[in-house]
Formats: sequence, structure tokens, C-alpha cells
Amino acid sequence: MASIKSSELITNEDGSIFHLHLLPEDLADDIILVGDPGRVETIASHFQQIELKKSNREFYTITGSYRGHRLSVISTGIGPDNIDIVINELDALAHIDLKTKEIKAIGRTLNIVRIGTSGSVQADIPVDSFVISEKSIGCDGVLRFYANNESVCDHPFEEAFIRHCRWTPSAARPYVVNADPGLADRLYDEEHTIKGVTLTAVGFYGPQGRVLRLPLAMPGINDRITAFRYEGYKVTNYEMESAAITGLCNLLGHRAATICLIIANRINGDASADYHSYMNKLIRYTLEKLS
Ligand code: R1P
Repeated sequence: MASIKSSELITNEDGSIFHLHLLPEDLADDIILVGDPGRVETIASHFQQIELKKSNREFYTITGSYRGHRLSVISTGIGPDNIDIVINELDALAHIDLKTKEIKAIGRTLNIVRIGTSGSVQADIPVDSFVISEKSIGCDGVLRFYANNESVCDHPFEEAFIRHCRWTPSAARPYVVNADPGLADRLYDEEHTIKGVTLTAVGFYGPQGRVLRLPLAMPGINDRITAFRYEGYKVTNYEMESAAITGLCNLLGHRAATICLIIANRINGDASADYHSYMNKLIRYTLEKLS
């Protein structure tokens, strides 16, 4: 099999992958992704054993174990552009021999759960609630750069969303992807979580309908997003990574799901008074569900 050129798959002097600075053996099959590097330490503080800590730029990894279950926790930093790096490099660790740069005949399937923060776009989804992204709407464009992206997208949902929201064609065309049903179900329990549709934005201000000094290209977009209904689904929350993680994992054959803490409600203007303690609850909840 032809090997991948060094310019396309860059490794470091120690043989580790370019941005994440990880070797294949550093990585557990079960992975938690978070945006904030500080959240990596918080999650690992619940581990009974720490195996390794490695960091480069915003990518901080701790591999360890929780109740005997090996896990890697990795920060992605903010945004879907970083997700392109993280998921491709995790997949390379799982499927490519980093020395010969050849794709292995048999790779590893990864289970990837994002624990994030997000903003609710529905009045009845309050701050401090936990939302599992059953579907994610990607307004970031990342998935559109990959061949066959349509094969993992829900076209009728996309069309309905684009039409209802009067989405401008000059912004990236939204794509709709499904979380791995098994992983999403493992995270779900009726008492503590809400299943929803998460909108992944490419930015924090204009791309999430916030106006400071610049007016929006799609005025009133958040009202239309809140009012959108399709086959019993409504958009529940805004964040910046879920769709890119899910879409890339679906194309690459890994399993992905996202669970987010609601830290603000964009409809009634509420913000969580103490989101760090609720994040800690969400972390403990998720670790128990995964172990
Ligand atoms: C924006 O403040 C960041 O917070 C949310 C968004 O997705 C974005 O990354 O998630 P994290 O708390 O996981 O970073």
C-alpha cells in the first residue's frame, strides 16, 4: 500500500502526531473531548489512576482510568476548525502506522464523547440542564470538504431547516448528522438529561446571532431557529464542535456523541449562577454512564 507523504501526515521527532503530540499507545479507545483545557484536569481529578499527561498548544491530554476503565480526556480548544485537526489525528493514531505512514489493515474503533457548555435556544430548556445531541446541525462547513459527506447527512432535515430559516447561500450550507445511537443512549436517562438537536456554529458572535457592533447577514435568525420544528424535533442549543465531531466520526467509522451543560438561555436571558459546580455534576454523571 502507498504510504502517505510526510507533508500530509506530519509527525514530531519522538514519532508522535503533529498537533496532539500523542503516540498510538497513549490513547484509550474511549475518549472524552472538551473545549477548555482546564476541564481536562477537572475530569482527571475523578480518575483513580493517571497514566500520562501530554500537551501542545490548546490540546491537552490526560489518559488514566476511572473505576478500572481506561479513558483519554483531550481538550480541543474552541471551534470546529480545531475539530478537523483533533478527529483526523485521533483517527490517524487509530488507523495509520505513524512510522511507515501506511494505513493499517485493521484499525481501532474509537468511542468519543464531547462534554461541552452551550446556550439554550428554547425557553423551556433552562440553565444547568444537560442536553444530549441526538442530532447536530453543522453550520461550520468542515464536513463539506470531505467526499461522500452526503452519505452521513439527513437531507430532508437540512432542506427543511434551510428553507424555514431562510439561510443565506453565502454562508456555509448547514448539514445534519446523527449521534451514534448506542453511545447517545448510554448517556441518556430521563431524570437527568434532555435529548435535543444541537446547532454547531463556526463562531461565537455573528454565527450565533449575537449583535455587538456588526449587524447580522441573517437578521432575526435566532427567532427562526427557535421556532423551527421538523418531525417532532426542535433545535435545543448552540455550541461550536458537536456537528464536526459527529460528522467526521460517522465518515471515519468511529462512534460519537455530545452532552452539554446549558450555561445560558438565549431566550429569557438567564445565565447559570454557578456553572462550574453543575459542570462537575455533568462530569460525574458522564463518567458513571461510561464506566
Ligand atoms: C465558547 O465559549 C466555547 O464554549 C463551548 C463552545 O462550543 C465553544 O467551544 O464549549 P466548551 O465549553 O466545550 O469549549
